[in-house]
Order: sequence, then C-alpha cells, then structure tokens
Amino acid sequence: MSQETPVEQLTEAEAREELARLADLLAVANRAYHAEDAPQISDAEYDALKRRNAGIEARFPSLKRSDSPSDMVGAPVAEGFGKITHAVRMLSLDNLFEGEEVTEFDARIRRYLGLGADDPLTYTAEPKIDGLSLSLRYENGELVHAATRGDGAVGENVTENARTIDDIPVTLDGAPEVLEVRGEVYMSHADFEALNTRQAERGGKTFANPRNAAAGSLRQLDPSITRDRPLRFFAYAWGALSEPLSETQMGAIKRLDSLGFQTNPLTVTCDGPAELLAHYHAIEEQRATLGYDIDGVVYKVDDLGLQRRLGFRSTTPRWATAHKFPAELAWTWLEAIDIQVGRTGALSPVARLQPVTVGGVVVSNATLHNEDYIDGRDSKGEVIRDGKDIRVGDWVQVYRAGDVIPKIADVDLSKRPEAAQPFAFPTTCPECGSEAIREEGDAVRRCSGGLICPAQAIEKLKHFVSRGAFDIEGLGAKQVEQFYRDGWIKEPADIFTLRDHYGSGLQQLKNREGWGEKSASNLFDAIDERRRIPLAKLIFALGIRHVGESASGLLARHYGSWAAFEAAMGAAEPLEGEAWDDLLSIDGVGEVMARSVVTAFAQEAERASIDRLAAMLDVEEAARPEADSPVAGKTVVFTGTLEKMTRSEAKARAESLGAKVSGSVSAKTDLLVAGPGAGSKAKKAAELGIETIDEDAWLALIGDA
Ligand code: JCF
Repeated sequence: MSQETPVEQLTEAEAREELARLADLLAVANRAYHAEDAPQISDAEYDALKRRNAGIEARFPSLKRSDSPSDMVGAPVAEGFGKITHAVRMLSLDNLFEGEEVTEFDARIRRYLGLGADDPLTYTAEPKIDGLSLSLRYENGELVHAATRGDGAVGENVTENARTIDDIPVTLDGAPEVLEVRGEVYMSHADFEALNTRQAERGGKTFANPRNAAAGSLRQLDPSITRDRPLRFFAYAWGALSEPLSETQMGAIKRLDSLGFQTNPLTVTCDGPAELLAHYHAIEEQRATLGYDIDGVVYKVDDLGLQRRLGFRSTTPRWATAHKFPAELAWTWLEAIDIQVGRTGALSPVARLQPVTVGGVVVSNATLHNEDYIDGRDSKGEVIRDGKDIRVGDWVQVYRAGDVIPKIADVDLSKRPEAAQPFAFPTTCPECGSEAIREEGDAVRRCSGGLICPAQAIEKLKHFVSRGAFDIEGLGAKQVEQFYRDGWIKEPADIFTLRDHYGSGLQQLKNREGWGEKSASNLFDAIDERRRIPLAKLIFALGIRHVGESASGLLARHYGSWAAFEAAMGAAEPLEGEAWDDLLSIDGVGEVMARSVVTAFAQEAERASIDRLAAMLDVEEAARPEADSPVAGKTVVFTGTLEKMTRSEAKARAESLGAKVSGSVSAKTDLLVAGPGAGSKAKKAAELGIETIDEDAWLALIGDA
C-alpha cells in the first residue's frame, strides 16, 4: 500500500474521492467473492482496503459514506437455506497489522475506559482460525439450531449439517438454559488434501484452499454430503445467554471447554501489549506445524465487565481486534491487460497473469486499479513504484493479503522484454465504442455510453436482480445476461413484461434451452412476487453511483413514498433551491451522493427507463423513523466531568440510541448533560433556555441507571 498517498497526507477532497474509490472496489470484491464463492483478491488485500477506508474515515469522520464499507459484515444470506435471525448480532473483528498498532490498541482501550498507563489490564490472545463462523443455539442443553454469520444480523440455517460435525455436541450437560456458542468451522490440511484427491478421482469439484472447502462442505443442501466431509469446530465466543458463563473471557473459554467444546489450546492471557506481541510471534512460529490455517492472532479484553463497557462500533467490538499475519507475495508474468466496464461505466484494468500460487491460492487475475496506477502514479499524480510503469510482458510481483482481489505491487525492469510497450489505456469504451471520459478529480475513466453500452446495461441489470435489490428467484446474473444478449430484456422494466411477451405464442421461454414448462412458470411467478417492493429496495436497485444499500434506506425513510422521492429529485435538479437543500439536510447524504442521484433522474433516457419501471411496480411506502428511544433524533451535548463513564463511552451510547452528539451548544441543542465543572457551555445553555440535566438524570433518562 506504500504506493498510495498516506492517509495523513490526504486533503479533504482527495479523501472524499478515495472513500468513493474504496467503496467501489470493496463492493466489487464482495460481490466477486460471495456471488461466485471464488475470491478474486486475497484476504489481506481486502483487509488492506478496508483498513485504508477506516483510516480515512477516522481522519475525516464527516466524509464517512452512508454506504461505507465499514458498515458491511460478510455476505448476504445465500439462497437455498432458511434464514435465522441471530438473537445477538454476529460480529467481525477489526484488523491490525503492525507491532506498534498493538500498543495503540491497548492505549485506545485505556483511554476509553479512563485507565492510566500503569493500571493493570489483562487480555486474551488466541490464533485466528481461517474458516467460517457458526453460531450454535442450545436450549435446555439441546442443540436447536446452527446458523452461519450471513450479514451478521441474519444467517443461513445449517442445523442439519452442523449436527454431522463431530466437534459439535448435540446435547450438553450443565449448560445455561439458553446458550449460543460461537466459533469457527474449519478443515485440517491433511483432511483438505485427502478431500481434494478424492474429489479429483471422482471427477468432482476440487477446492482452492481449506477455508473454501469448509465453506463448500458446510453449505451443502444435502446433509449426507456434509457428513462425509471432515469438518472441525473451535468455540471462541458466545451470543445469547440466560446466565453469564464467567466473569472473564478466559473463564468463559474454559467453561465452554468443560461443556465439551473444542477450544484452541494456544489461547492464553497476557498482561499488556508486550506480552500480546510475544504470543503473536510464538504463534507465528508454530503456524506451519499447526495442521490448519490461521491468518493471525485475536486479542480480547479479558474482563467481561470491561468488554460490556467498551461495547461496539457498527460491526466490530471495541474490546477485540485481529492482528493479521503479513500479506503474501509472488512473482509471475503479466500476460495481458483487459479492460472491464462496470455498472457505472468505470473502465477497470485487470491483469491476466501466468497462474502462480500466492499463499496457497492459485492467482491468475489481479486488479490494476486505474490508468494512473499502471503508469506509476497514484490518483493525485504522485509517483509510486519509483515511477515504474507496468507493461504487458513484464515480470510482476503479485500481492495477496487476505481473501478477495490480488494486486500488482511491483515490477522488475531487469526482466522487461525489449519489445514491451507502455500500456495505452483506451479512450473509447471497449464494449460499446463510446468515448471514455475522465472527469476532473476522478481517478477513473468512464464510458459515456450510459444505457447504450451493453456492459453497463448488463451490469445494471445484474445489480437490479441481485440480493439486496429485487432478488428474483431463478433470475440471476447468468440468466439476465442471456436474456439481454437475446434482446428479451434490455432494461429492468422488461423483466416485468417477460410473461406477456415470451410466456405464450411463438417465442416461448419454456421451449428454450435450459427452460421447461415448470421453470418458466416459476420464473414468471417469482417476477410477479416482486412487483410489490419496498421503496428502499427499489432505490438501491436503480444502481445509481454512490447510492448503496444504507443510503437507499436513508432516502426512502426521508421521502416516504416513491412519488415524493421522484418529485423531489426532479425539483432538486438545478442543484440548488429548497429541494436540493432538503436532500442535503439528510444525515448521511453528502454532496457527491446527492449530485449523483439528482443527475441520474435528470438524464432523459435514464429517467424514461426509471419511469417505465416504476409503472410496473407497486412501491411500498417506507416507515418514517419512529422515536423508540427518549433521545432519538435529539442533539445532545456533554460537558464537565462525567463520573460513571468516559466521554467517548457516553457519546457512543447516546449515538446508539439515535441521538446526535455535538461538541458545542447552539440553538439546535436539545439537551445538555452537565457534570461537575461545567463552565461556559452550561452558561450558554441557560441563556438559550436549553434543558440541562446531570449525569444521573441522563442515565435514568436512557434507562441505564
Ligand atoms: O478464530 C477466529 N476466526 C475468530 C473470529 C476468533 C474470535 O475469537 C472471534 C472471531 C470473530 C469475532 N471473536 C469475535 C468476537
């Protein structure tokens, strides 16, 4: 990542741009990984992107996007399994990579808790298993269900499969009435090799690595297949509990162990960052001889009372982190550079590589980001890789860090073939021939063809039918692409006339290859089922740049109905005036996103296509946010000394209840919480007639007293 402008040096404008780029890259990576079960970039690369994103957000909190990758956890639920809503959300972990960051992690926790550098603070450290997480729910000692993490809130029901895993007890003795045990399903190296050999002999599917093998094996619709796969399970956490397991993390792990779960024998307690780091190195040294894949070491605050106080950010606990092992590198030949055109017209260069194994995974594609990256410059025009450009025929270093899209980190000029020419980045779209334009301040060149570009049209359609959007059963990326190529579906509205046009008469869907009477009629029914659609899903499905799932939710809740939303976008078109200001007033909607939506509605062809679609649908109104906490929607200011919590704890708690926390008192302030020593703010609040309460009254108000 050294090639990129360090986060500390980014200007605000660059940061905004970079956050947009990272959101795009991570969305692409996520889709590639989850839709195809075949990662394109490594875990570490993926982590590096997420980390950079988080770093920029930390420096410029106001630029955080409503579709921020920081708010995503894992994959949406796959089709085919029932869904289980987790009683307690399943979390992922923040990552750190460098030794010094362990000290920062410790310092951050101390600051949050108001502890001094010399106060004792114990952590646990354990290997981070590279498998997939699973939540097991026991009621009265019986396993009642098992669910994958899914998106953290809702997972897949894999109970029958989990029952076939030897390490997972079906009954427990002496367990709390309700006990959700969380841990990692994984496959050992030996079992993985044997499985792949067996699969190859039978002409079956072989797996890229043990993690994919474990995921593929657990997510079998037929449990008898899972039974034949040698899966294992380590327990390391818990969800809902009817009574506490212990007062410490280590105590809880021991309790899980005595209940009959496998827990990792390398789990230890450490007093402070130096001991954590020493254990990290000890585990790193044993990594190759463990017999299963690990990708780092997990650190947790040992005291569960402190864990409770530390709480969570949106998807990760403050009391834990994963210290990842460094990325893996390999050298290979760059055989070609292809250009892919995305949904928003972005031309993305993809490196086609002579296949090479990087950290156990065969890599044949890598991202080259954009034209400047190929040239040896970052998006600011600053020199990267000492200014070396990348050419077809070069000997290049591939970098994989984790699990999603590998990238080219370096090039060896001493091996450059004489005939190698600088890469000429196309200025026309390779898919439709339209001019490809790079706008001021955009790192990316984009096809200007809009809907006439088949690549954009197809990508837009794929997005339209994807999981967070219309999610039409039987109409996935493959089918949409086929229908597009046949001229049956050119835009989303055409999906809803498919039955009328191709259900009967000369061109019948059921007579086409791959389709029969039943599947055709099921498809038409599935399409009809989606004619009624929540407003947020419709907005998201439109595939407007910068408008992700959470932004769509914000817009839907703000405008309430399709008619109101559509009218407002039209009225905001001059990018000024009341409707424009109203759009910008939505918390979480920034200027870039606002501009993007309004412009989409202002483009005649696009607007016509949206109107044709809306005419086919019955759009459900969105519920306006309801005040479900006494401080929801209120602007709160804390001042003076707080005695029962630190300032950041108070802020996080207030925000989790829907309040907005501000640093200064103004006419917009609804409530001032003043501790001893409150000065000018209390005075100002009194002048403005703003309600002022003390810490105890605040705790009583929010029900924490
Ligand atoms: O080993 C792991 N992959 C692992 C993942 C271990 C842990 O202790 C975890 C985790 C994910 C979340 N703990 C949490 C809270």
